[in-house]
Amino acid sequence: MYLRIFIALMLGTSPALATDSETNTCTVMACGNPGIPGLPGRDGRDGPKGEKGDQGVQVRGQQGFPGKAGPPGLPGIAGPPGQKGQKGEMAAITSTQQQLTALEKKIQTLQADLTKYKKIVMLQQVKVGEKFFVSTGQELTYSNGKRLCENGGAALATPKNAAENAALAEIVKRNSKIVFLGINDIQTEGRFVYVNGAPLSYTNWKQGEPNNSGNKEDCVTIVEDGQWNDLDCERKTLTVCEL
Ligand SMILES: [Ca+2]
Ligand SMILES: [Ca+2]
Repeated sequence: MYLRIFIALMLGTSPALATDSETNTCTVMACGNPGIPGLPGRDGRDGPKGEKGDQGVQVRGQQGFPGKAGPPGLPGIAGPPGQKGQKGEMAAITSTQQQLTALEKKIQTLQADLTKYKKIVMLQQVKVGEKFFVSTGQELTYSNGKRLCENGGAALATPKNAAENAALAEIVKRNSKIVFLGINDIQTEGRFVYVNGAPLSYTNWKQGEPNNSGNKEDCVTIVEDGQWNDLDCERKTLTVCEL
């Protein structure tokens, strides 16, 4: 019997089949364990390539309408303050205009002053040759008038010829005021000299002058007709300087 089982195994037949005829007698076939499964077979060969399928139709839909705007977001946190800006253009323009206005007013004032001084100079100065006789408009004693002229870099009017004398007489006429000349006999009575002590090179004494009236006439004046008269130095006359 063991031989029969071995043969059945070798032939690959079922021991059961091998024992069909002995159903009632073979207890080995009924109680034996199943055999070990065989190894898997080889992979089959690749099948033939299939036909290419139809290309599908793709239809793109139209673009939809834009959606509604969303609610506004919360305000952000305030940033730090920026740097101080430069002065605005309007402020600069206004400042410039104010400066121009101030300058215009100043110029107008200067022009008015200049016009006034021109008139004064025209009325109070006479040119003769290279010499100018200029009235100071002040009535002063001889010494004070002399000082005033010298402080201005000038000297008391001192005509040294007929032309100069006539020019100075013109100022006397305009002002209707006599004028001290830069001549005196303070140092030596009766000997008239210029301020620098030099003897006179030209004179135009009125008849009867100099008379040293009251023994106190040591200065010389020119009157409207251009003639000279000695007079008290402490009298006040219109001070005229020469340049
Ligand atoms: Ca005298
Ligand atoms: Ca006199």
